[in-house]
Amino acid sequence: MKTVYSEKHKLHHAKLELINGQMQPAVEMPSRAETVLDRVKAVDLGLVVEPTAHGLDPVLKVHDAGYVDFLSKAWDMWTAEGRDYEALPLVWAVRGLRQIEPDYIDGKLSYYSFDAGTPITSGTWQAATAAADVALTAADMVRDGARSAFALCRPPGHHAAADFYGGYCFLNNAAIAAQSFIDSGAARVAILDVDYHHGNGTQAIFYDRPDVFFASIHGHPKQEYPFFLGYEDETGAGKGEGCNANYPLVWGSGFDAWSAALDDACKKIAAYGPDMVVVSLGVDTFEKDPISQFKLKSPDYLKIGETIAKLGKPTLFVMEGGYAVAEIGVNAVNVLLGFEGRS
Ligand code: SP5
Ligand code: ZN
Repeated sequence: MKTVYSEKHKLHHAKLELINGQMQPAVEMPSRAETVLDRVKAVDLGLVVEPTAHGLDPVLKVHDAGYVDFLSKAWDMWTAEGRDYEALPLVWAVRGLRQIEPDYIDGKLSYYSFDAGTPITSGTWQAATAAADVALTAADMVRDGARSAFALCRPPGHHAAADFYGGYCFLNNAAIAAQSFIDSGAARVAILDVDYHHGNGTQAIFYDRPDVFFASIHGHPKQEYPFFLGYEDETGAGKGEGCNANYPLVWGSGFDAWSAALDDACKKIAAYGPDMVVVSLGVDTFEKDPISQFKLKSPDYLKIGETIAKLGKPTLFVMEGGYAVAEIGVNAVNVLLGFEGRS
């Protein structure tokens, strides 16, 4: 399969992130994408191509205009206050507080975010829009008849909702790609999110819609980030009732429990009957991931790809998380090799 990749991801390079109460070297770093690209080349997965510019229209089909405008200006507003370091929010509009967008940059960062672990840097906007173009270009390949394509997106996207960022995510690349399938004539799209963390942004974007099915296997919200979404009883709302499936698993889960959840998710997706499948491909389920608590091993990722291939649908893979940088290439590309029957 072809891989779509843009060097512009390097423009988003946070030095520090707030984690476990301390500012520490950011785990979401440019070498993640470089390592995956190296592995794509080493196994000769297929051509690596640059994205084509799709503009903001397909982004605005998923994200609110006010949010997109904020993201495009946030760094300039931040540095206009004399700050030459990365931007983080400090306060959120929780229960009982007013949901009114402030004018001042510190208030805007709070209004449009849900965590303090996602720094905005000088090149964040350029990298995030390039990642959306990567996803849209790979989606075009699948729409035009390819059996599969790999969008090597960075920064990732699945925690970003219509109007907020967080979890290292700014624009929801997988959601933007899924929406582009719908807008070019697909009746139904399924998104399978295998990242260790719940894809709260993607779920929220499509929660009341019958044309996009969302399934996610992830750390249990009682224990794991992002904590406030991802329970099993979240099955969709209104016309989207029945089009959302969550598989929360406890810390320490290995491939037995994980693959049972995958089998069930694939059964539901097959019954839904999508025209295309979008895979939010995070490999932070790996046993050596520095911020995660599942126990998957490198060969397990081949089996994940094989299982997804059995759906028999045109499939777009969109890179999400995975922070064991030394193994991220092998693990992510193993899913793609398994899908192609090259395991
Ligand atoms: C795309 C993606 O994978 N985003 C993940 C964002 C996670 N951010 C919060 C991490 C909190 C980690 N707690 C770690 C405890 C490790 N000792
Ligand atoms: Zn993750």
